[in-house]
Amino acid sequence: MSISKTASGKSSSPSTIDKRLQIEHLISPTQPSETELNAGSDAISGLTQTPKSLPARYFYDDRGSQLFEQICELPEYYPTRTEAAILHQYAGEIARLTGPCEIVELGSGSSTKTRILLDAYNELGYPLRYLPIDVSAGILESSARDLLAEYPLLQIYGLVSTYELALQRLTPTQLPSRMISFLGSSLGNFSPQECDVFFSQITGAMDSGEYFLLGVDLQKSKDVLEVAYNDSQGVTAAFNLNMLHHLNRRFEGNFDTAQFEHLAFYNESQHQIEMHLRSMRSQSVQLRALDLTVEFEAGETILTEISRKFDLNTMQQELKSRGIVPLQTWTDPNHWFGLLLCQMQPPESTKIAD
Ligand code: AVI
Repeated sequence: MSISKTASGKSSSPSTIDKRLQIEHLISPTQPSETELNAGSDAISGLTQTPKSLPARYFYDDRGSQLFEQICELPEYYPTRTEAAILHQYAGEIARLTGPCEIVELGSGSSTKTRILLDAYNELGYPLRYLPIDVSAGILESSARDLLAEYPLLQIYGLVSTYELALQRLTPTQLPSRMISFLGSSLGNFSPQECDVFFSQITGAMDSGEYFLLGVDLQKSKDVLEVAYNDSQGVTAAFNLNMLHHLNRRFEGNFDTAQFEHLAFYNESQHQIEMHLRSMRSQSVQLRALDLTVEFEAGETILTEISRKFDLNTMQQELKSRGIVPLQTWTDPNHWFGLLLCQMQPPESTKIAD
């Protein structure tokens, strides 16, 4: 039998790990999400409109997820590192402010930043209960097993799910409170309308007094931003172009990736990085499974992602107006990234008049 060493030097056998792990599949190949059932129709509508666009979710096949992990390590891509440094510095304060609580993570991926929070709750002797939510069953299960081997007192209840479904299905926690974390500035990839819907889902899922931990990338100089999305090793370009490989595989397409180039720039008036794929010549592309032929002019672009950069004060106001009250915010010395710990306020009707 193989025994895993834990961070504390104790050992966790596979059987104790199994007892502390529960994973529920709200989506699966046989039970696809609404988004999967509509797969392709969003690509058709994006590629037939002017200007052309594609949903950013097509970045994340296996190769795309690997490339994103590489992006997070790039010297030019400051957000991951900066957010991790803020978490390292303030995780203890976060744990003291929330008290014992279940940590729910939206888009948990490899759960790297979760360890910083778990360490802080562990140090205070709080019970450790983690609820990762991710659409990838493989990543969710392997990171959950790694975490359980490292933290012998941790209980994990994972959901293979989209955010939307998982937020509808959250059941009351066994711990005194709960904290939903949404890190990495993934919020920046939502349009203002999508943000609106997301915040309504959050408020619908949370009880009053529960916590919301949000990481957001902040507005800063165009130079710093444009370099972060145009790295010198070309990893971001490969990540962007990989979307075309993904579409080729999924929809029997014939995109020639050598005939498209990566383009990323900061749109200052919208406060957002825009990533595009630019057609280097006039060309025609078929996606046979979608029965679609797309014509490109030389220089024509497809918008593949927006990455919005926020103002911390405006974000605080916005959250507060939705009843998600910021308790404390933290940034790094450059004010490049912001972390907000918020608490759900009681519904109007239950507030005691003062
Ligand atoms: C996942 N998301 C927060 C990243 C971002 O910075 O908007 C995705 C990314 N795109 C290019 N580089 C990183």
